[in-house]
Amino acid sequence: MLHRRRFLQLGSLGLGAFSFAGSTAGKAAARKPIVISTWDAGIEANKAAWKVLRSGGRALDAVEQGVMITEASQNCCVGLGANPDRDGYVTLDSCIMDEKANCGSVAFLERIKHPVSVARRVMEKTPHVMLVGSGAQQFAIEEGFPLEPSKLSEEAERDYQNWLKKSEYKPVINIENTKKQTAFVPIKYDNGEWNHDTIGMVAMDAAGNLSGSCTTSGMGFKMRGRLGDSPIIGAGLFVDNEVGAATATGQGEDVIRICGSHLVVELMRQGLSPEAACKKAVERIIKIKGDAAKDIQVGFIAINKQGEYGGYCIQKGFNFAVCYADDKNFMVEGRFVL
Ligand code: SD4
Repeated sequence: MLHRRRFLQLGSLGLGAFSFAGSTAGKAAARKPIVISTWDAGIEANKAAWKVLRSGGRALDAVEQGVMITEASQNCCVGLGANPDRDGYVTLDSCIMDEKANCGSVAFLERIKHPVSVARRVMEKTPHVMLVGSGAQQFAIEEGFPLEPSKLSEEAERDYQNWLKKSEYKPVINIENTKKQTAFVPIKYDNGEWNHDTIGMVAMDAAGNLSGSCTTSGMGFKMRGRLGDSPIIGAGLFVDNEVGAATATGQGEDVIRICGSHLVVELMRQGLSPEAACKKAVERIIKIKGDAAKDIQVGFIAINKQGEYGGYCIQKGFNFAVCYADDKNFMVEGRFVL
């Protein structure tokens, strides 16, 4: 069930030479700045994050601006262009966390283009961590975020109509029994690809501070009101500035079950590398799920304070994008397929 890893070089070493405040070329130190994010969409998102990082900006700004690219793009599983819930509404979940353990989150948010930015406002402007549903939307509007039309994108409308045709449209009750759950079936397309694309991003800036973000429309054609791991601090995302940061993608119910991202960070605290920590968390899910693990996908990615990074997943096909400055201050950009 666990698969080999490939590194696909997107940019070549030395192509993006740059310098920034506080960095000493050639010095054996932590690999930084660094940003990693989930799935193919992470490649473009990393570019936006990198603009912030390479000019000495904060990891917090990088992880917000990075995933905003994905939120604004046509993507099955992030932002307003994403697939709706089974009642036909796009509902968005997002969270953000900085180096001081400040965190903010929104969930079940409708008609707002950038949930990650609303999550950041929750963090910075309220005494709370999480706002949901109409309350989150009201807060967003008060903060000046425009209320977008509720119309589905063309692609989402087409996918939804197709889904309605095939689906028996039964309520999802028992998530252990994935195959009998019509609402969960579309996670895997007929061509074998997984209907997941949530973007989780973690970064360390030139000052050595860590932050992370995570944003999604959740599971396509989900039960109305369903939340996954992505807006939940500790599940979809966790940052500890002494240790590292981790984020998750895939079947949120199973990430929540093990407090996945928090677990990965705690395993790194015990001395495991990012990859080994992600692997242990994945193994814990596999152990809990038993045979049912073959029907789900969960992937974790993580970085530590040394700028080491890694990821691990249940099923073949997960990938993540990486961008960092090497010890000579050259930019290295690539993608891992797991
Ligand atoms: C969720 N974890 O809502 C999200 C979905 C996801 O790639 O990651 N998709 O459960």
